[in-house]
Amino acid sequence: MKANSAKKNVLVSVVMGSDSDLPIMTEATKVLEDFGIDHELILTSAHRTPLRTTKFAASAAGRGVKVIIVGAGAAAHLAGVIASQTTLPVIGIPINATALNGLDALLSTVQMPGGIPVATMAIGKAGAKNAALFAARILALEDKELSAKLSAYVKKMAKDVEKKHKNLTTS
Ligand code: RP5
Repeated sequence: MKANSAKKNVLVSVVMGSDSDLPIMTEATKVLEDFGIDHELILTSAHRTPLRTTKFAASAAGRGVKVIIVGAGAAAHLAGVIASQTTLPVIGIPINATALNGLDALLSTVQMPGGIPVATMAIGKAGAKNAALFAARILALEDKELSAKLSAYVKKMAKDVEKKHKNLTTS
């Protein structure tokens, strides 16, 4: 998908601190595409472009965005800074971008002070995938069709495990 900033009529903003985060964040956009959820990709940094980040955070709700997914690595302040400037639900993904393998980003993202929540997912690809599924679950509260798609997704996952179980062989 071609990235575009501040699209109209999107439900989910997928934000990242650097283009180097894209291979991880693609796990989130793939899920959103599979569920047919309108989304946009935004590149902005808490440290390198603080004013751009503020502009994005302050205008997201007014544009109709319902959930913001944020991935950042290193001293990952992006999700918290965005959450401090909106009342939309913010889902954070710690990216493994440094020698600390994401532990730095995990702690920076999850350890928010009381009053400013960031729903923090796992480090890396699983976190990005779950961020999109969590956003879908939030949106499904008011969307029966999406809720049915989520139920079908969970059932298929269970069936796949059963299939894999049957295919297990012992040597
Ligand atoms: C963070 O620093 C970004 O989210 C990225 O994960 C990390 C490294 O960024 P680059 O130096 O690769 O642009 O702000």
